[in-house]
Amino acid sequence: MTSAETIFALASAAGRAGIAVIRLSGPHTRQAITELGCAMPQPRKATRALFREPATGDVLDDGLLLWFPAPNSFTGEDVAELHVHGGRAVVESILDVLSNVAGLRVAEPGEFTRRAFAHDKMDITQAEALADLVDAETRAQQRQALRQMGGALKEIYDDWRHRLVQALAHLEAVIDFPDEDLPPAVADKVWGEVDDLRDSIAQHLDDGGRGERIREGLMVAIIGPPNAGKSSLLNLLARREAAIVSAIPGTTRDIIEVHMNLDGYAVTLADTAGLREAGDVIEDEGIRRAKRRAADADLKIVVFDGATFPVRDEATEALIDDDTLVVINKGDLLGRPRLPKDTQLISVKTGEGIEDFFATLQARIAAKSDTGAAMPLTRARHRKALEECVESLKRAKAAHLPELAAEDLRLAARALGRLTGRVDVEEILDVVFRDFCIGK
Ligand SMILES: Nc1nc2c(ncn2[C@@H]2O[C@H](COP(=O)(O)OP(=O)(O)OP(=O)(O)O)[C@@H](O)[C@H]2O)c(=O)[nH]1
Ligand SMILES: [Mg+2]
Repeated sequence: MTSAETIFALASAAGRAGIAVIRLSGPHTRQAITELGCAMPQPRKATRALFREPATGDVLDDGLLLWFPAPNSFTGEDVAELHVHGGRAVVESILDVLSNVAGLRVAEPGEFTRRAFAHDKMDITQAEALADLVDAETRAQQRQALRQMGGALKEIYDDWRHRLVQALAHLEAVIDFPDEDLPPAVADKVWGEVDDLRDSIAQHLDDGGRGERIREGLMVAIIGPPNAGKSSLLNLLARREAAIVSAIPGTTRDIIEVHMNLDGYAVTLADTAGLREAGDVIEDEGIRRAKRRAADADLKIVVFDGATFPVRDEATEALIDDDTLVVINKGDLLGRPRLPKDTQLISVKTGEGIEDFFATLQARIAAKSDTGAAMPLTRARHRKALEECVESLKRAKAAHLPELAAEDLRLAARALGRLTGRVDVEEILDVVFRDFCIGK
């Protein structure tokens, strides 16, 4: 499949820069290069070129030209890259020439990648990973996107789908040739495979959302009684005065969010209203939001007020669970108190205990995000499709008629196909079916 239209776009960011890259893809690429007054360079070799205005022959820039003839290119079509100087006038003048070449038009967002997908250069999970890589702000996001772009998810999903389609083909054979001498073990084999698949997918789903967390960022909520120093701690971690700090209890009412890169992981840190019986409608709403955020958070930092130590309010106490770091702030007001287990003493004011606390926080975030050797699920779209697949497999197992079971297996395979962009179940079925040994 080749597009009739040739697309072009500025591939590097807009604005003044040392170098800008203009990319073209499609059948008129060669012609566009010629129109710019350049000889066709050797494929895949950076070649110095003068880009010229076709009408006057005026030189627009002195740059580099790269030529990737189809099918060995990013999109699978003829592709060229023009590396020009990143000045506004240079870029605009060259884009202007290109827009006047017959058969060329400006690319739509994502269109190069879409063409790469259409020419089987990548599947949807790889295209998604490419977008993630461009958006990556932390090392963890970068690593994950690169793995996925390399096909780590594609391989898993393709393998599952292949096995499922094969099981389906075997089941179809049992249905279509009931009188043939099919080995009786065929049906057992089908259900054994379905069970295996269901287990593998369930295991992949049960990853605690690590991959999604890396991609979207970990939610950390700071909660505790009023005046404990929650906003002071947020400001310290954010290294800026993001939230108002005051000696008046009930200062923070809304949720204050700070996005940060903590030791290579994306984190959204939220400061919340102090928990108490406020009686003020606005503060009450703030407290409701604080509790909701605590429930949604991947990790909580509970801050108690050292000024009232060892008193701990019930509302805050009730929120402590395994995903909570407990600190007592204002350590400067205390001597050397006997601390409850798993509690850290800090002072935002003097910096006491902050380094240790920071190390604990980093370790907890890393542990929550560590995906280990297995490639994790990275987006809600994948999770949804895989859940659908598991449901269909369960239904297939429970079906009373093989015909109904086959229909459910087909739905399961389709759910997997949607993940990678392969929906040609029937086609593969034909192939597998043809190879199936039925003696006919
Ligand atoms: N002595 C001492 N005072 C502190 C420390 N940290 C914060 N404070 C003070 O405690 C008061 C309350 O601090 P905030 O950060 O506004 O407390 P908060 O928990 O956000 O309070 P609310 O928004 O009302 O819930 C301010 O006057 C801070 O300067 C500390 O480590 N030691
Ligand atoms: Mg506050």
